Amino acid sequence: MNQSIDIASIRAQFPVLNEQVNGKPLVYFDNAATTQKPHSVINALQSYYQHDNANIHRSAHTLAARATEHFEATREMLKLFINAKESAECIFTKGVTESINLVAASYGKLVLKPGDEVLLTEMEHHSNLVPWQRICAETGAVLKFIPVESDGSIHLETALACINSKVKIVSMVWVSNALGTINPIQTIIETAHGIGAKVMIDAAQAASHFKIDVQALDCDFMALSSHKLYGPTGLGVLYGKRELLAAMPPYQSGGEMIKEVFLTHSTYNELPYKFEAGTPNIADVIAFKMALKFVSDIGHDSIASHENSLYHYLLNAINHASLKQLKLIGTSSNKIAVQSFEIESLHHFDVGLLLDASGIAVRTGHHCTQPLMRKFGIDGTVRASFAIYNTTDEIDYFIAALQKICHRIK
Ligand code: C6P
Repeated sequence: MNQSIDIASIRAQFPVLNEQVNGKPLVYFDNAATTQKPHSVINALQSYYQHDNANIHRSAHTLAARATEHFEATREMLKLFINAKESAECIFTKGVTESINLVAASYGKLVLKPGDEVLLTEMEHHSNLVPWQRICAETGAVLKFIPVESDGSIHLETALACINSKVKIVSMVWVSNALGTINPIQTIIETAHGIGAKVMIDAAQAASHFKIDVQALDCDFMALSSHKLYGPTGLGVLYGKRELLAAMPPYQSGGEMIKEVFLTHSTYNELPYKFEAGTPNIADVIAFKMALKFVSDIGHDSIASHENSLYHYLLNAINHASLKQLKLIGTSSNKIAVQSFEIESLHHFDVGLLLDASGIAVRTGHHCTQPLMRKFGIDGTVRASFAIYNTTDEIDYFIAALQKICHRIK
């Protein structure tokens, strides 16, 4: 276990971890769905509404200036967080879903022609699949898929072989939400660029685990969600290279995204505002800065090291408990701390309810990856996913609860 970070003091920053659920202390293992929020984020939200509430980029008064300053400070911090060249390459959206829809609708529509290929993997979240299905149907482009192997990984050679001269866009998940698999995005980005394709990375699950450097990766677009990074819900980021964003048409239209409006036509604002139509999610953007600070202060290496230790502890504990009815789904050697599983003859939803009775929160279902579930011949899994505040004691308690459940079906 990582000695350099004090997990007890980190836990103390998360008020929800003191909740009792069904008379038991909450064990929150649903972090891939959304992480809990530290006091600093909650306080920043409250402070904005108590002291600074005003619309941004519009008015001359003091509150508007303060709100604008705090809002843009988050963008500056984000630029550093992902190492973008400039903050104008960081666009605030509702989340990964909206970021990908924006790229598909704007960039996809701009470049895709009949017969072009859009390359995804078979493990995409629906939000990196359905927008491309729709834009391909509209443009006559064709969707292609890098296959997923039985352990939940993709073979690099197979992936690279899918990148041919017809491919115009590769859009793929860095880390699978359902399986935890880490994909070899760096080599895929390099190979795609070799044939002139652009690459969009879904970093929803990766952002809290890896230090992101969009310039080193050289990805063309990247999508993040604040709520999976200890920040507020309903807020995300689209990173895009300036030259691509500048050439793309606006996604939504209205206030903020315009420069001049005439009755018959309009000109558009500069980046990033061209893609931020309407009043944005001001309070959550301001509070998101505290989430980025929380992650940066601990450091990605420490977070990854703690979560990896927890993950290996879990796998050992499962082996030692000889839970014969439990089948792991997603067993690649290159994973983050996310584990899906099934329990023989029990529906995943029922397992979730039984765990909830012990105060343990896990996700059950298809995890918005129905094609992936179909590939494994199942309709869903139980998924445990760890964050920085989880502990080995919680894993011991989880294993004991699983033992009881397995015992019931003997
Ligand atoms: N996955 C999960 O329980 P939004 O909802 O826009 O913030 O993120 C969508 C999304 C896109 N890609 C990946 C890899 C994701 O994990 C998610 C969200 C949650 O796995 C909710 S379905």
